[in-house]
Amino acid sequence: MKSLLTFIFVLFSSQLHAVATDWQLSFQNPATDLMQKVISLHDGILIVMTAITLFVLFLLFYVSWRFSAKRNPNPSSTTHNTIIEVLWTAIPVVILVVMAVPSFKLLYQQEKSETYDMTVKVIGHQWYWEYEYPDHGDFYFESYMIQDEDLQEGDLRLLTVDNPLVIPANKNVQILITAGDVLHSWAVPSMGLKTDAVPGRLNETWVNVKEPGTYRGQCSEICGTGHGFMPVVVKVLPENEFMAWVNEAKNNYAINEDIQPITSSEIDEELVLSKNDVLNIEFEENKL
Ligand SMILES: [Cu+2]
Repeated sequence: MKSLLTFIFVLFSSQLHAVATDWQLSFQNPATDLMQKVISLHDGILIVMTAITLFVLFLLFYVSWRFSAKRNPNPSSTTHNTIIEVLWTAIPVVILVVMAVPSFKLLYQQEKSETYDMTVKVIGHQWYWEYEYPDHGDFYFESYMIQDEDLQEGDLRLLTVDNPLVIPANKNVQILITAGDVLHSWAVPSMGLKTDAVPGRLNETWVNVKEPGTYRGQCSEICGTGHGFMPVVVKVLPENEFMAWVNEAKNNYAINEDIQPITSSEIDEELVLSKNDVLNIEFEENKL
C-alpha cells in the first residue's frame, strides 16, 4: 500500500531530477532556459493530446450508446455531410499548425545563438568522446568511462568519466559536433541537447548553463558494442574557476599542431599532377 501511494505521488508530482532516478517519469531538472521551454512545450502539447483523446473516447462511448440497435432500430441512410467533413479536416489542420509554430521556433533556437563567448568541439569515437578547445590554445583530450572496478565512493556507474568536458557557467558556449568513425549522438537531457555526431560533417548546437555543477548524458545513437559505455559528463564551473582550469589544462593536455595554409605554388603543383593523372587514365583506357 505504501509503495502504491509512493508510486501515485511520483506519478502526479511534477518533481524534476538532476539525474535519472528510480520511478522517474518527468524530465530531469532543466539546466538551461531552452530546456525549460522544451518542458513547457511538452506540457502544453500533452494537455492538447489528452483533451483530444478524451473527446474521441467520449464520442465512441456516446455513439455506441445512442445508436445501438435497441435505441436506434431504423438507422439513417445518410452517407455524406459536407459541413462536418470540412470541419473534421480543417480543425485538426489548425491544431497541428498551432503546435508546429512554437515547436519549429524552439528547433531553430536550439541550433544557433546570436553571440558566442567560446567554442568547444566534440568528436565521437568508438567508444569515447574527444573534446577540443580551439579558443583556448587548441588543446584537446579524451574522455573515457570509468570501469566498474575503478569507481570511487559516490561515483555513478556507467555515468562517470576520467576527463569531463568543462565549460563556464552563464556563457554562450557554441558546441561543434562530429565523429571520427561511425555515427554517435552527443546528448545531455538536462541541457536539452541531443545532436548527431556524423563523420565528415560538422553539426552545431549551443548551451548556456546557469548553475555550476555536473551534468550527465549518454551517447544516443547506437554505435557498436561500446555504445552504452561512452557517457557524456559536463562540468560547469564559475568563470574564474574555468579560466584556472584552462591554464592547467594547457599544460596537462596535448595541443593541436598549427595547420599551415597551402601556398599558391603548391596549388599549381597539384593542378599539374591532376592533369597528368587524367592523361594517364586516358592512356590506360586506350590500352584496354
Ligand atoms: Cu557512440
